[in-house]
Amino acid sequence: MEISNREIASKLLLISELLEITGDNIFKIRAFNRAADIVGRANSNVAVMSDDELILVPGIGQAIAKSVREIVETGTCKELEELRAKIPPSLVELLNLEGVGPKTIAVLWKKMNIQSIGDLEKAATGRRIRSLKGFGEKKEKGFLKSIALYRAAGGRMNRMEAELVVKKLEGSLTPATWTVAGSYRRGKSTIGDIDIVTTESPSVINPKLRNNVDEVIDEGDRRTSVRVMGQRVDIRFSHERQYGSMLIYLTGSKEFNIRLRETAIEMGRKVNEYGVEDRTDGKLHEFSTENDMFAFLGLQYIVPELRENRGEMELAKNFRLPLLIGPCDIRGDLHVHSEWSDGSLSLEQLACKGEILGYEYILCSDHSASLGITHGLDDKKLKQQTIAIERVNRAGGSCTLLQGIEVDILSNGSLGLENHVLSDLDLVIASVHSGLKEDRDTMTRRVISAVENENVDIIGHPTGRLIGKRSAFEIDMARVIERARDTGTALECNASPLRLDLDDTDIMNSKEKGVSISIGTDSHREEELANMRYGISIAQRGWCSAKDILNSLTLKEILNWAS
Ligand code: DGT
Ligand code: CA
Ligand code: CA
Ligand code: ZN
Repeated sequence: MEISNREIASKLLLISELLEITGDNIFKIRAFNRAADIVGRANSNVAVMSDDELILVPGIGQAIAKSVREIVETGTCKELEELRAKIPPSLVELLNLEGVGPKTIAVLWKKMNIQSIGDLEKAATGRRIRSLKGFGEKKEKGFLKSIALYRAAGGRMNRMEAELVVKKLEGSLTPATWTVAGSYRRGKSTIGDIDIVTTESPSVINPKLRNNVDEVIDEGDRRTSVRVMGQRVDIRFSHERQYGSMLIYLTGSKEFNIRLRETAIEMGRKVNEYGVEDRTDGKLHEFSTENDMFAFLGLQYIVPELRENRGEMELAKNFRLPLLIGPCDIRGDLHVHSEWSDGSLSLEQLACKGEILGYEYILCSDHSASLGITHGLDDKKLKQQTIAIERVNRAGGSCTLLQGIEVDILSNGSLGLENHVLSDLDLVIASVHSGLKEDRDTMTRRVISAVENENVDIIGHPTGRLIGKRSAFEIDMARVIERARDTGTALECNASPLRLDLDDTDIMNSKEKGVSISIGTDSHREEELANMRYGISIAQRGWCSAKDILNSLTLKEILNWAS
């Protein structure tokens, strides 16, 4: 498999960060930083470019091209390895902490010999950092909070990381003989470890795994645990005739399994991972598919996304489970950035990609111009964009571009653009991007003033969380949901695997109150348009049907809804 632009970019970024930590030349730092940005946004695959093509890319000179070539071929490069050798390995992990950049790390390392997260924690707890020039008490407390957050994520993977781990394992498994179970299959926004069920025999799989993984934690005939890309994977071996029950058991959730066992007991039966036992004669009924086992227990089939013991069992008993939103119901993407702000796709490319995805519409929602946002659009730029969008639409493809904006909710609750500008647009998303540290009441009031603006149609990523990096800001979601219902404002299910915001429970609460959910990928690059699938899983986990999802409306209906 070819290395992606994103992976190359992250290596280049790491080089620039390590250069900064080691105190290298500022021009060199900037050059690698800029190259990372360029590669990350490039539309064509950098890995397949020839050396001559690479050097022609603005911002990539001889030296960086050489590093890129080495990264493509070996996964790393001399520059990076030499830098790594200059610093303690544990120092790099500090870069994962929110609010801790290379500059900070350089000072902490050189002035206080802080070499790891543990060192930083000790120093901050011992109130030793506040004495450093430029590092008051506030910073010290901030470090402790970032460390707590990093630990709380507990190494849980986001969906994208989990998919990379699964991809790595594909080579050791025979197609069509295995399924990823656990939280991964239930579509959760974060995944603790990967659970796999396979009907292949351990004597075939185990030797392959030994050659293919970083570490074998435990090897056996019933299960094998390994570590891949630093993550734990449990592989469970199952007879083909018991595959259905094993899959149900390992898909969970644990609470669902417990509820299923109780339900079976009420029928005089006992459930385990091998099947269903009759309690009178002890006979074991086996099932090769999940469907067969649910049917045997007199239950409607429950999709994995619903298996959380939130009332699904009662409904399944009566065959009254809701018909959930699915990929075929989605008629468009309601949050996409173009090259007019910080995205990489042109308007033509967006319309064309939308057509390939079978969409009726894509909402082009670039950032508004305001403090701290680079390349944001102002009134004048928006008017130019209107003309450009009309031109693309006149070309007559099957996917219409809607013009929107992702307008900033400012710290006083007002919006980054005037109302008369917003009212000309098809749909308006309002999002908080700055001042995230205010108290709960302030944050709630800020968001609610956007909800109450009659030009705002959708609240973007309503809690502001970045999975594993930044927790949700303080907000009273119940109050926001109530006002959204009163004003007919939709709340976003941001489908980026780094956000998944709102998450399942808030979506369930919104849906119950009759608030529409808008699924948008927040794409800045072509490949991110495919993130829609993560948003759909989250909406399913929030019990949403097509009628609850804004982008299941037709083009005509959605324009009607917005007006
Ligand atoms: P994770 O990995 O933390 O994201 O969450 P899961 O749901 O993948 O949990 P995991 O990996 O600990 O276990 C996989 C499945 O195995 C789980 O979904 C249900 C089943 N399971 C685990 N522990 C228990 C248990 O104590 N009782 C029952 N009934 N099932 C369990
Ligand atoms: Ca798991
Ligand atoms: Ca597990
Ligand atoms: Zn945003």
